[in-house]
Amino acid sequence: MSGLVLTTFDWVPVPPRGFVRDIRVRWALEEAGLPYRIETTPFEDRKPEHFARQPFGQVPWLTDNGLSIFESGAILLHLGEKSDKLMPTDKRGASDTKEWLFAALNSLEMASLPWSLCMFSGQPSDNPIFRQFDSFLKVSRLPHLEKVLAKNAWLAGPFTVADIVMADALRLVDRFEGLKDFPESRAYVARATARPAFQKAHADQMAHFAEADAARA
Ligand SMILES: N[C@@H](CCC(=O)N[C@@H](CS)C(=O)NCC(=O)O)C(=O)O
Repeated sequence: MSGLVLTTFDWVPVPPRGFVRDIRVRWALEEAGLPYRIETTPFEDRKPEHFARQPFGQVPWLTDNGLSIFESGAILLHLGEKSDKLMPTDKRGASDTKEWLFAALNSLEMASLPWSLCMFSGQPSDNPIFRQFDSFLKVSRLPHLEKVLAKNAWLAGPFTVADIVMADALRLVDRFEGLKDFPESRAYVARATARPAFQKAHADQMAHFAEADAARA
C-alpha cells in the first residue's frame, strides 16, 4: 500500500471519542502537512489480521509504504524523522524530543492513565488504591512538570511530537478536573489544543465516529 495509511477502529462507544489514540497520529500528520488516509479495523470483532498488526488488539497503527508500525510513541518518532515540524534535525533538539517523548509516556502517562481510569470508573476518593494513584500523579509528577512548563512553552524548545504525547496525556487528566491545582499544565493543554492541527485532528476523529453511528443506524 503506497503512502501513509493510519488505521483506527471502525466505531467506538461515545465516552472515548476525541481521545482514541489515533488522534496523536492524526495530529502529527496535520502538523507536518503529510498526506494520509484512514483505514478501519472492527472494534467489536477483532480478527487475527488485527492482532498481526497490533499484538494487543488496539489501535492505532500506521503503514508507510508497506512498513507497518504500532505504538503511538513509535509512530510519532517515525513521523518525527520525516518532518522537522515534528522533531528538530540537530542532535540536541532530536535528543531532547526523544527524552521528553519517553518522559511523557513512561513518567507522566504511567501515572496519569491509572488515575484517569479510576476517575472514569467512578472510584470513591477514599479508595486506598485511588489515593495512591492520586498521590503518584499529583505529588510525584505534576508539581515537577509545572516547574518545567513555567519556563518553557514547549518541552524540547519548538513544538514537537513530545508535546503531542504530553498534551494528549494531560488532556485526559483535565477532562476529570485533575489539573485544577496545576495552572501551568492546564495552560499548556490549552495552548497545545488551540493549534489548528489538533483542532482538525479532533474534528476528523469525531466526524469519523459520527459517520460510523450513521452507518450502523
Ligand atoms: N500503548 C498503545 C495504547 C493504544 C491504546 O490504548 N489504544 C486504545 C484506543 S485509545 C485501544 O485500542 N483500546 C481498545 C483496547 O485496549 O481493547 C499506543 O499508545 O499506541
